[in-house]
Amino acid sequence: MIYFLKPSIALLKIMILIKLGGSIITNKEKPLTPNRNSIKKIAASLKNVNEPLVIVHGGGSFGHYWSVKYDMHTKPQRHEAKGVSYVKNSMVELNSIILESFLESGLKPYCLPPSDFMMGDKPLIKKIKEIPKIAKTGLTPISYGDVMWFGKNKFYILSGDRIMGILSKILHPRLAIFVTNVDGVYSDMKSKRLLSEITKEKPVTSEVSMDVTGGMSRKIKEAFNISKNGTNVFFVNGNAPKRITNAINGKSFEGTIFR
Ligand code: IP8
Repeated sequence: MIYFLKPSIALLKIMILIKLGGSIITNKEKPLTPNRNSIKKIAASLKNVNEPLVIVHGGGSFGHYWSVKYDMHTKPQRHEAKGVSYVKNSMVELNSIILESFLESGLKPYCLPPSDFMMGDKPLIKKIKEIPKIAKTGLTPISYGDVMWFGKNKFYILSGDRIMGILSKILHPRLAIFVTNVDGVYSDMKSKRLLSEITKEKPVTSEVSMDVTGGMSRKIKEAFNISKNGTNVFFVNGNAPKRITNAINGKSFEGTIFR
């Protein structure tokens, strides 16, 4: 599918927001196992992008492994301190694997923990508005889903998908791209018919997921809201990283677009 952006809008919007899902950057079947090969290939193809990028990544077999073990969810609750430590440490570890791989590929990653721009569950608008400025210097800010202090001795899981929604609402990126290990959004899991386009008029039924943060259904919800605010949203398969750059360059594109 070929798509075009209105030139006036394309000129105003200068940043691309990309979520690297846990399914593509980790081996979800094996606890605490990064998918170094995928990370490397994706980083190599992002090196060819000449626009400021902001990256968010998910938890996969790192954060989700521990959050399931310690029964931690997106709802703020009191939690065993050990569980909070395990989730947080595992996300820092995954993040540093990604930072290193990006650096090796010639990108200039800039670690951006969500606690840098969130207070409890509230976005710090001034801090968020700094992010594209950092990206314009040639650095690539990389944030991630994490366990967050909520206040009143409670913690909650902030998903990378939610971060995509929060950042998009404030920053209005030119595009938001969700990279997973499937080709896009399917009409249902039985027939696996790929939906190439989703609009308000064409609703979609979401699949069931084992992720504590809601997996594909949360992504679809966030994607809907992001596209309602005027940003086109793509779902692409990260096993074919060219699809990410094709989406960015407006070339023949394979995946699902929300508009
Ligand atoms: O993979 C959740 O981020 P997600 C991260 O984007 C944790 O849902 C800590 C489980």
